[in-house]
Amino acid sequence: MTENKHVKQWLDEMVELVKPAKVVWIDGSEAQLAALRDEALATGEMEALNEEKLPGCLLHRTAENDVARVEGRTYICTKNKEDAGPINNWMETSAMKAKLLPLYDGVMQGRTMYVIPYCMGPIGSPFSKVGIELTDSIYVVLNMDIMTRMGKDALTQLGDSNDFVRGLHSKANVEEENRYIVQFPEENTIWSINSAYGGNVLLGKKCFALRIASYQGFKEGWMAEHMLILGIEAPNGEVNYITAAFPSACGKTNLAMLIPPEVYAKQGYKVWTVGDDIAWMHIGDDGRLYAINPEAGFFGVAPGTNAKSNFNALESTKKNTIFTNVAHDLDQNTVWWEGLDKNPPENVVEWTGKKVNGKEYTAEGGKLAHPNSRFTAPAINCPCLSKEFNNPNGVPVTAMVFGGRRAKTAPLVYQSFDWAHGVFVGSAMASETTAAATGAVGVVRRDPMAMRPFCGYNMGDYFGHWLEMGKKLGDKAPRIFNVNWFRTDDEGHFIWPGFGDNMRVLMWILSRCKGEVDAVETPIGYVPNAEDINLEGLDDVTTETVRGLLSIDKELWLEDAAGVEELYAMFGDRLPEELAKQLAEQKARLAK
Ligand code: OXD
Ligand code: MN
Repeated sequence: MTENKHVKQWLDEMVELVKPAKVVWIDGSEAQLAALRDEALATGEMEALNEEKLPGCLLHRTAENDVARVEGRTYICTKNKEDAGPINNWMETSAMKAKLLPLYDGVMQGRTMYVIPYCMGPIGSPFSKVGIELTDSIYVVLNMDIMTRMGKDALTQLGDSNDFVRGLHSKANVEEENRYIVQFPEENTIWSINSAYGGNVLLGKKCFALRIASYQGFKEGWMAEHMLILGIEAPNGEVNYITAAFPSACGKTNLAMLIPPEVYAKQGYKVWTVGDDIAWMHIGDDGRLYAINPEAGFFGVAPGTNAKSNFNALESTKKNTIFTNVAHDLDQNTVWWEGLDKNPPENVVEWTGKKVNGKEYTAEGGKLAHPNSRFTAPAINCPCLSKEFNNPNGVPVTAMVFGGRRAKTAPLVYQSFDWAHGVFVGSAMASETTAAATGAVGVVRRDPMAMRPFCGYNMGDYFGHWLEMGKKLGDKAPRIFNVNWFRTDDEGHFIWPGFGDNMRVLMWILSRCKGEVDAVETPIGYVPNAEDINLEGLDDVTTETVRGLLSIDKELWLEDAAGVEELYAMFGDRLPEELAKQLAEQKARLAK
């Protein structure tokens, strides 16, 4: 399907290694995809859902040992350990290859190898990049079709260039003890083996668009970030774009697709989604920062998604969507998950494949859907998809937002003093862990820029790259903010209503960017005057409540600074001096 000699040579090498029975190029045609769907249905890899209620939708279950990203088995392999940094698992490039080659040797014997050319970013965009994923999984092909621009167009985008990411995936025998998700950023290469779960095997997403791309951005002068991109359209038609980084499962998809509360809707405000997970950002000809979403779909967490929490996401899943590890309602031939509604189906197969009575089962505290069960939905299904979604130049970024789950420390919102302080704020991000990655849930961990599991190089250098980008952007740099939707009262209840009402906070952010509103200078940054958060139409939240949400406990912040200090200590001399200075200054302001 291509004359590109670099592609052909690499493909020959990989075929010789994994020895597939057959090699099939994925051209992206509907006929080919339909045949693959039929094959997956025939083997039971996928189940077709109710054609009337969920047209074109499929259900898939992964192995019980393979339900989330596996950070412990995810590696950044470089020649020198310092280049992967202290946060990433590291092994020297050739040592890792020596370890993995025997696992790959002949692993596709008797199987078909699918060759998936795909483009991250709009076809024709100078900021898009091409990858080729080799896989023995039809599930991967069908998901990549939704998540990327897959097929012939991607090869056209590549032309005869050697600049493509070489991805090799085999589900092998889905053995946990031999599962590896390995990035070789210095070689534009990803090897993934013994998993068949999305984040580990849809190589365009976390492996390429964040881990490899963050390194490419460092080398080439752009940024690949774990950020949603949304646009707020004012009644006069002006749209301002905001990017936001939150750790996995902190509501990025919900914020990206939020529905304006009545107070704004009635004035004619609208919110548009450009992306829900990843932003690639370049400095444009006018000196501003522009963002594209490299993906073409949403790989969202299903539990908790409902018509109220995220109407637009739910709508996005109503056709041509792949559901993974949700529950199967046998009476309707539809899907169900915790938080969809309050009526678990009776006649149901839970995510592991076991048939149960849903009503009795959930009453006993059982979960029908895995907490990290997912939908893979085409972005074009999204009712609020931005018309700039395919704009090859991306959208200009007015504000960047960091955030996480902090029960007590961080206020509802604050603004950094300037870009360098904003980089400090991002580097100091922390959150309670969730179910998106395996491991303990509910533990506070530091997650700089929400990139801890996704930064493909030394995070000290990554901080330095952020600071450099700020220097290049100068006064055209987006303003940087931090939000926390998750502050709780003494009983552990969330105080802020969240969801669509988060727009009230975004509106304050935009007012600050335009210089329309004053703020209070505190040791950690600029905090709103409580009266400036619009509460019209909110019954349970008063200006007093907001004052509480904006309060800053200096003791807690000094404790937090100790956590940042510990993090920073890991980077040794790879920590930019500027950040050490920012931390010292923040501590001094807090101690005053
Ligand atoms: C995701 C994640 O799947 O961050 O987006 O884990
Ligand atoms: Mn994510």
